[in-house]
Amino acid sequence: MSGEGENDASQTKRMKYSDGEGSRVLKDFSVTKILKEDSKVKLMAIHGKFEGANDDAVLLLEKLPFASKTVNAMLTGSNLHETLKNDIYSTYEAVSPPSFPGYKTTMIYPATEKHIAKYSEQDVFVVHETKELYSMVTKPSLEQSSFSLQWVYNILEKKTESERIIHEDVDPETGFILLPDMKWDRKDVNSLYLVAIVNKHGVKSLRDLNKQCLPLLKNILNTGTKVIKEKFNIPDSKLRIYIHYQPSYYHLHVHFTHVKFDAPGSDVFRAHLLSSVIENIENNGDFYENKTLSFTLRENDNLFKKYNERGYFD
Ligand code: G7M
Repeated sequence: MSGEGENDASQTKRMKYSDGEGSRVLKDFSVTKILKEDSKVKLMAIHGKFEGANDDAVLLLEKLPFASKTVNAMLTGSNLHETLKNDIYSTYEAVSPPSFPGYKTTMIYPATEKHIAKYSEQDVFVVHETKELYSMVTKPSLEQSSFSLQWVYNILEKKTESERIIHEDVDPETGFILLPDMKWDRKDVNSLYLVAIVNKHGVKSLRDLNKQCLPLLKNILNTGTKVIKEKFNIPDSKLRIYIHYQPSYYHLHVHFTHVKFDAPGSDVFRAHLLSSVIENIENNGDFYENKTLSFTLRENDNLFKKYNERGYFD
């Protein structure tokens, strides 16, 4: 796999640009290109560079949801500028006090071409991947080029994010680590987003799941929901528990999101409910080996290029 190679120098630089002194760090950032603007989910993806750095960076800016605990203090400290008044209706632009965080920032540094492509605005195409297309096009393509799994191994080896672990089951076959997804601000439980990363290596995606994986999948479903109830008081009736196909990272992991949160990638082209996955395999052990799986690809995806070269979209 080509992946995103890491070396000591890039790790040192990453430390430098993520040392917690956000304001100073972003002062040194200059925008190369706005990759994506999404006013619905209030997100902007920016490609840029830090002063004096050779490598590119991708910054994701997201507006944070309001918090019911602090909304009163926020309102009383805000300045309002009227933008419209009509009878009993008026609108304002509000400037909240500096102590209230305006947005969440995710930084990818050094960012590869694949990262820049991933966060760019792109045309989207639907693929119906048969068993044959998987083995002829998808599988060779992802073996050749997919995102590095270094961050996954860092979590499994407790090199990073160990203080965030919510639950760990050390069994090498059926165990996993449950921890907050990078997308969650870890404050608002209505937008809870956890990810369960399996200990076992080599299970790349939904396509690889079969009867042997049932104990692992059931353990993630049962233990994950139990732990979330205990730690966050969220019952399983409020959880969306699913696997992405195609995933971004080909080491099996399961998403746990709050149903109120319209999580990116929870649509029919990407999310497969874990409970349905288990049932399908129980009914037919080879279900995912044979099933035609539909997903979307974006024009800069390497996989899109492979399908396009074969004339799939003609
Ligand atoms: O699409 P896919 O199923 O591969 O989703 C991977 C999930 O992993 C996404 O929801 C990401 O937000 C999450 N994620 C990606 N990275 C690089 C990290 C990370 O470094 N830490 C954590 N906690 N989550 C991540």
